[in-house]
Amino acid sequence: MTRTLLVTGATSGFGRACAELFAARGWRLVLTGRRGDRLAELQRQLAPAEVYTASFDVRRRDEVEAMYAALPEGFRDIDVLLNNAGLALGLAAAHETDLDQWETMVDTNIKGLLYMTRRFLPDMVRRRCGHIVNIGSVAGSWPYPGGNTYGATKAFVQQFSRNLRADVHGTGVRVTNIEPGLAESEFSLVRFDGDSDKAAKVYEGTEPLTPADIAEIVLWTVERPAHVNINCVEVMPTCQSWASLAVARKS
Ligand code: NDP
Ligand code: 8X3
Repeated sequence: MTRTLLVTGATSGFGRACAELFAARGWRLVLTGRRGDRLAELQRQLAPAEVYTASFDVRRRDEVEAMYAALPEGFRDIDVLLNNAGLALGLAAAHETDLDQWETMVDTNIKGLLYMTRRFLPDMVRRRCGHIVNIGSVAGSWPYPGGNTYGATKAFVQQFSRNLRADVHGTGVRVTNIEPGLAESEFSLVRFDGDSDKAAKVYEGTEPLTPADIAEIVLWTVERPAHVNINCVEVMPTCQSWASLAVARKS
């Protein structure tokens, strides 16, 4: 039977790579994001895959509800919800940062993920099957300077994923949190407000993860047999590990 994947943030990076990989594996797709032109182009690219697109902002609860209500017959039973839409804004220290950026990260990475999960989870529990795959980050476990609110939103995603598992205990619904490290996408371009030189420097001299690497992990996670729940996957490129603890020395 054809299974259906809903991806938030399919217009770029991990979400787009997942759309491409799952389409090639014969999945039916609901692809979402704010940039409708990109969704339309992706739908054309993936033909003849069965694709429905919905352009909306995950921060808007009313838009999430409207998207759900408008899902056509055949795209209503979501087998896998990939909560991928998210962003980091800036890298300033907490005492210097822009509060609006913090609010946007909280609204997108936390509240958007909550709205989507709360909307689709009851159907999964009712059907006694389904899989919520959240995209967390190594930043949810490992602090770094300037990671402040971004890392904290991903720590929320990590703990929310664990708590979800506790709530759906015995229902057959699965929950996974995938926690990637350095990966090249539009992530840094967004973080640095479109400054492509600054964004390129993040990856300079490294061999980062690619969106295709993450898509392979998502696919592996959801294609495990129904009795296997991958709780979390933490993944970094080989060139990345933990920095040593910092010590401020007297000059
Ligand atoms: P990209 O910037 O390439 O993609 C982000 C996606 O999120 C876009 O499709 C964007 O679509 C969507 N998005 C952002 N805000 C909203 C919104 N308000 N409503 C709907 N969609 C939204 O980054 P990545 O692919 O790298 O990021 C995907 C996820 O992976 C994020 O949650 C990120 O935090 C996480 N991550 C990234 C890592 C990295 O190093 N790249 C590492 C670890 C985690 P649109 O703008 O069209 O709305
Ligand atoms: C993205 C990875 O290290 O830039 O979540 O926070 S990092």
